Formats: sequence, C-alpha cells, structure tokens
Amino acid sequence: MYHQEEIECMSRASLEALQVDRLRWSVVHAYENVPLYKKRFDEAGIDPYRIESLNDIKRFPFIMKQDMRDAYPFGLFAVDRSRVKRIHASSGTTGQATVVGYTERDLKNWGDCFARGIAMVGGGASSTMQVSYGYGLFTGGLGAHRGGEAAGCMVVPASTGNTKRQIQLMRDFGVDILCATPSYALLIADTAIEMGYDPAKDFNVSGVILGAEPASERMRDEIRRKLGVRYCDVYGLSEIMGPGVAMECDQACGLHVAEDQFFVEIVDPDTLEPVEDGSYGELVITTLTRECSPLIRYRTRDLTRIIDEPCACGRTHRKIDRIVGRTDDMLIIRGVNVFPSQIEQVIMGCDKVAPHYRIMLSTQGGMDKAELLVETAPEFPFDEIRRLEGLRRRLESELKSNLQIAIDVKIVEPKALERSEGKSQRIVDLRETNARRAPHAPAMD
Ligand code: DLL
Repeated sequence: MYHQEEIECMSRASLEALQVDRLRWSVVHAYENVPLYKKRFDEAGIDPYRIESLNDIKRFPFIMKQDMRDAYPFGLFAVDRSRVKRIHASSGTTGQATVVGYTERDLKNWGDCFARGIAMVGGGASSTMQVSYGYGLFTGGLGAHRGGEAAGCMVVPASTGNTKRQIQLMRDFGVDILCATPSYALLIADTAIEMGYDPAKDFNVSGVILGAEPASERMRDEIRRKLGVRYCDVYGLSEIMGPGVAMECDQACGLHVAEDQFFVEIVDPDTLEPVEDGSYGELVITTLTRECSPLIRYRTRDLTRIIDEPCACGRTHRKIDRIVGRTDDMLIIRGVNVFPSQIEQVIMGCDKVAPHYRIMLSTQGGMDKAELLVETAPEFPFDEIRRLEGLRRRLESELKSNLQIAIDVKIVEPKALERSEGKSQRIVDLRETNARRAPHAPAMD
C-alpha cells in the first residue's frame, strides 16, 4: 500500500529528471532570497543558474548547524514573513537554538512525506494513530500529526508523559498505529505489561512509527514482540524538515528517502569527498522543494550509507541504512576515541543484560573515569552474587579488548535506570572539562 504511488514508484529516470528540475529551482531560490547563500556562492565563484545534472551539486559549499545558529532566528528564511505559517526550533540547551520555518506548501509536503510511512505499516484513512512524540517546538509531535491528517487517519494527539493514560487511550480508542521514540514505545509496552495486559493480544495496535534516536536490533525486536507490530523506522531532523525525510518499508532493510523532496549524498567526514556507493559516511542533504528554509548541502553529522538496490516493495526511491551514529558522538576518554555504538555492540552481544544502559563519565584524580551502568535481563538471577560478578568481569574484559580502554561496569537490577518519554540520554558526561571531547564536536541539542 502506498500513500502516493505515482511519486513513490516513479521510474528512476523520471525521478532523476524531477530532481534536476527541483535542484535548479532550489539553488536559485536560496541564492536570490538568502544573503548567506549569495555570499557563499559568489565567494566560491559558482554560477547557481547553471545546473546541468545532479552531479553539479558537488561544486557547492556545505552548510552547517553553526551557520543556522549564527542566523538565529530568521536569517536563513527565504520567503516573506507573511508566508511563514509555522516555526519549529531545536532545544538549544547546549548552544543557540536553530529555527526553521514552513510555508503552507512546506507543511503539505511534510505531511505527505510522513504519510508514506503510515502506508508502509499498513495504515490509512481507517486508522487511528496515536502521536506520543512531544508536541511543541520539537518537530516530532506536530510532524507526525500532520502526516496522520494527510493519510486521513483519526489522530490522537497524546504527546508524551502520563504513560498509564497513554495506554488507556490506546485501549479505549482502538489505536492501530503508535508514533513515539523507540525508548518511549518500549516504556509504554512495559508499563502495559505491568498493568496486566498483553499488548500484542489485548491492543489493536498493528504498526509503530518510531524514530528521533537510534534503536538497536534487540530493542526493535523487543518492541515488535511485546506490542505485536510492524515497525517503521522514521528518520528526520528539525533543520531539514522533521520526521519523514526517510522511512522504512516492510522489507526492513533500509529507509526510503523522500527523493522527490531531498537530494542525498554521503561524504567522508574528514575529507568531505564523496565516498564510494554503499560505503558509510556522513549524510549530506539538499532540500529540493522547501520554500521557507531551503538548505543546500546540509551536513547532518549522521553516519549511514546509501543502499542503491531495487526494493521488493516497489518503491524506487533509494534507501539509507539505519543511522549508525553521529560524527560528533565520538568521546575521547583518556585520549582514546570511543564511539558509544562500540559500547552498545558489547551490550547487545550479551543476552544476560538488557538493552538499557547509561555511560557515566567523570573526573577522578585529574583523570577521566568511565563507568557503564547496565541492567540485567529480567530472567537473570540478580541475587546470585557469583554469577553477577562473573557477568561484570566478562563485560569489562570485552569492553577492554574492543575499545582498548578500561571501563568499569556496574550491573543494576531491571528497571533501575530511568526510562525516557522522549529521546533517551545514554551518556552523562560530568567531566570537569569538555576539552577531552572530540575537538570538532559541536554542542549537541
Ligand atoms: O528528532 C526529528 C524526528 C522526530 C525524527 C520524530 C523522527 C521522529 P531533531 O531533534 O532535530 O529532530 O534530531 C535530529 O536525531 O540528526 C539523528 O541524529 C537523530 N535521529 C532522528 N531520527 C533517527 C532515527 C528529530 N530514525 C537527530 N535513527 C538526527 C537514529 C535518528 N537517529
């Protein structure tokens, strides 16, 4: 089932022709209406009126989150104030917030992108869709909401919080599609089980549309099993639009990029040169239709690869793989580069622990101290001290051999770590100085 079959299943040749046309429009639109683009293109000696093919995009300079911060609040808007119908913003907890605006057409396109994912989990006009992403300046709630309306669903704007009530709404309204972060979907499932339900049987929910944060395969399996649902991973970022930039079909091997709306590239994060097809690198996105906040070659910092193979679902838009991390995720612990995903891999490889963990960084005696708090799997006998100690030592030795640094492991009981209703915070960095972070790491929102 498709939301817009004529677009989602377009021949590659027609799609690429459409992309070239739209790229020409977008680049000129940015150049003529946003002073920063005019300055940058002129400085680089680029003629924005001469785009022959998609390859020409490679001549253009990149734009970064810092550029958006510098332009706060409306410096990158390309339309008159009277045409801006909505704004969203990043939280700005660790730096200046970034603001993006939407015209009526931007909002319509956004709704259609998200609605494609609703069809991917089998939803449509007869669906009842509960949106348990936060509403507000964060794009999750209102983005999914608009998608639900575009698909013709009955939308339940639950937002986050009050989990027992969320469960009651799901039951009373016969909700069949749930949108939330993976952490929150799991919390909803676990709370329902604690309340005595078997959500896979007692609830009508058949599809989930989950994103805004990474989810390991184990976590996805747990959500699928506990709720008895089809899982659609939704990718997006507020700078580019919000949720719906790419969504995962039922083949579960990659997320179809809305290529009629966005042109994607993968570059080496160090050299900024394009990587070979299929290799991992940093995702760079150019908007093709956005009127209010066009972005030309935006460096997302997200690491993924392009999957350029025909998909059995019939959609022709190329896919990106699940996001494996961010270039600015990298931590420097006692001089060693560590990606949180490396720690997660060790956890996921051990069935005695649950996928609930936290990495605590602090300073002790002037040195970095790293501690991993991880919960045991529910069936693990937590009161058997010797087995617990064995498990702790096994994890410490695996971490040491995989990461080349010592990380203390503290095993905690199931449910000891606080659950999140939005994006979960896996790293708590309490070190006295942030100087040991990656030098290129911008503040994360
Ligand atoms: O998280 C938009 C969103 C809302 C996406 C709801 C999906 C669902 P930001 O707060 O700007 O926007 O955060 C964007 O979150 O650059 C990724 O690092 C991460 N992210 C988003 N979706 C995924 C995903 C929203 N499916 C940042 N898998 C992005 C992994 C994701 N990471």
